[in-house]
Amino acid sequence: MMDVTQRPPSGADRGASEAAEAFTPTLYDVVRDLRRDVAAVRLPLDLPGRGDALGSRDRLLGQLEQHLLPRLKELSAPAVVVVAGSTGAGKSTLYNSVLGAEVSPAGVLRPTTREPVYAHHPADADVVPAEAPAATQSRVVATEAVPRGIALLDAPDLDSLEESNRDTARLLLEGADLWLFVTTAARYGDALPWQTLELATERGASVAMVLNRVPRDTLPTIRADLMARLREHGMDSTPLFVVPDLGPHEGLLDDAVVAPVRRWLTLLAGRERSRSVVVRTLQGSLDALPAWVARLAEAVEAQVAAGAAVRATVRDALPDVAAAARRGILAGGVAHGSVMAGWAQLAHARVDAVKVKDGTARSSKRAGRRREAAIEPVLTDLLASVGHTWESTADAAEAALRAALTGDGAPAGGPDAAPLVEDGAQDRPVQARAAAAAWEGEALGAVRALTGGRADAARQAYGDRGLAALLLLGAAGLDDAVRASSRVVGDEAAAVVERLRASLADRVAAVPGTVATGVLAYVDGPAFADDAATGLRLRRAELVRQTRHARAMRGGGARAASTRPAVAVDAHGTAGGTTVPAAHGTEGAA
Ligand SMILES: Nc1nc2c(ncn2[C@@H]2O[C@H](COP(=O)(O)OP(=O)(O)OP(=O)(O)O)[C@@H](O)[C@H]2O)c(=O)[nH]1
Ligand SMILES: [Mg+2]
Repeated sequence: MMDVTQRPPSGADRGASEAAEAFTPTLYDVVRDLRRDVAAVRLPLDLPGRGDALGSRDRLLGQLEQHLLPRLKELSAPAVVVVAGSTGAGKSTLYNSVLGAEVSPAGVLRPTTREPVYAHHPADADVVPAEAPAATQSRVVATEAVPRGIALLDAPDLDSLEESNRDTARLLLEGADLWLFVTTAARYGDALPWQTLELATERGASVAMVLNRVPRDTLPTIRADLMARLREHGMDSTPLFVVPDLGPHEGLLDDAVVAPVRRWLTLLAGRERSRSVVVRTLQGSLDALPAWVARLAEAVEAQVAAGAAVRATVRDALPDVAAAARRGILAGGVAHGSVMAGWAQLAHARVDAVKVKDGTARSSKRAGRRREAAIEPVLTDLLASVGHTWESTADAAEAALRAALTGDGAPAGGPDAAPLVEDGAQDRPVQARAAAAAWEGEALGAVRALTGGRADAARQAYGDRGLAALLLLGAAGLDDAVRASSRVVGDEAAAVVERLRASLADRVAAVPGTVATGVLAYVDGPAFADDAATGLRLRRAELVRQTRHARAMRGGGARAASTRPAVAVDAHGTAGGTTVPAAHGTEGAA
């Protein structure tokens, strides 16, 4: 299949309304999109009526997939208009001119067209019956020059010396909804046109005739003669297009010359499109859809609302846990038990009794290393305690979230979301250790940032890790450790300790948020997006619009058929006096 680059439309007849019509979705488009939206519906939270809604969704999907879409696809298949006639009549030239592009090669060799061309609107690609001979025998081309609802076929000639050409042309005509018969001023008297028209009448197929290459001076005479003949054959209602001979030329005919044919095809397309919705058997099914879709949309909206409530519940539960965790840190909660005992031992061993002269520590490197090694186990205990605090905060957050989601006053759908607070629980010990290590790293960074002779002496007296440990122990709440560090560092120590304490409080206060990530990610999923039901709502509105339109068309269809507008015109735009029949015959009966 290929796209044909379109020549810009030039005739005033190809106005904006025509372009707009080409992009109005058809009923098939709407139902196809609806199927996609319905299939995408998820109702994750176990809200009241969810089981029913899911059952309803499955039945709706079945109805759309098994019944409506196949029927609509069939009914929306483009009406096949075959351009047929004798070789050299100018079929391909006319065809290309109507499409505004050289889609089917025309030429001087007789016959030229051997491979039929099947052109349809790109938006109809889904409904082209790929297995029908019209498509299988042809090169299939998508082009916006063809109105939606129509497939325009350029056929090989009907009177060729080539038997295969004649066979193909006949096969195409068998499957055609409309025969656009092209003959010339020189050939319309032959037997072929009249035989073909009789064949069409016999089959009840609709026919329109193009009298091509008519010399301008004889145009009125020839048209009158042809119309007399049509009357003789009882075919005076056949639409007739008279195209004047433009003399020897290459390429496309003047746009104005083919405009009436094009306009008439558009008219026909509109009728074909409404044909697809006049079928009563579908009307009942279609009428049931809007309410069905609305109920499903309500179920989706209930999920969205419940998701928002879960989100709010989680957000509301977090601050209390975070605040409690922060209070615990500021109250010295991590410096308990073995940390205190360890520090007491260090104090007893006078590890903190560094000689200080004029505010500067006096200690050898060796003594410093010894102190560092002595403090190390207490630091290890402290960091383990930080890790435990991190994890117990996570446990508290988990418990609080679970209670908020399942206890009294829990939102609908909360119990479904509650298990998600355990999401990532297996990673927490690692995260806890990482948080403690990061906090330690911060202290080491602070120690290394201390400059000046006094700071160098302090770092020598305890080693960097030892001094960092003093600051961390101070931040954890051991005032003696703050004093010990201040002795060697000065006032700056207290400031660093404060910073480290605040940072630890922040790290632990952030834990509840981490625990809530799983639940929050869940309720941020597409099933809970604000616009989760928008697609269904839009589809529903479009369905109502289309079926209302279809009903109106059905009501007006009979009238339209009886007031058949005259469209048979020649290139000068003057009415030819003949009338257009119900080109497809079906909707008159509907
Ligand atoms: N003078 C003149 N020549 C035309 C006109 N329309 C088509 N031709 C020429 O007639 C020749 C045959 O045109 P085609 O469009 O290939 O005819 P066709 O009916 O498709 O022929 P087959 O494919 O063989 O069945 C080409 O050389 C065209 O240029 C016309 O209105 N006036
Ligand atoms: Mg041809």
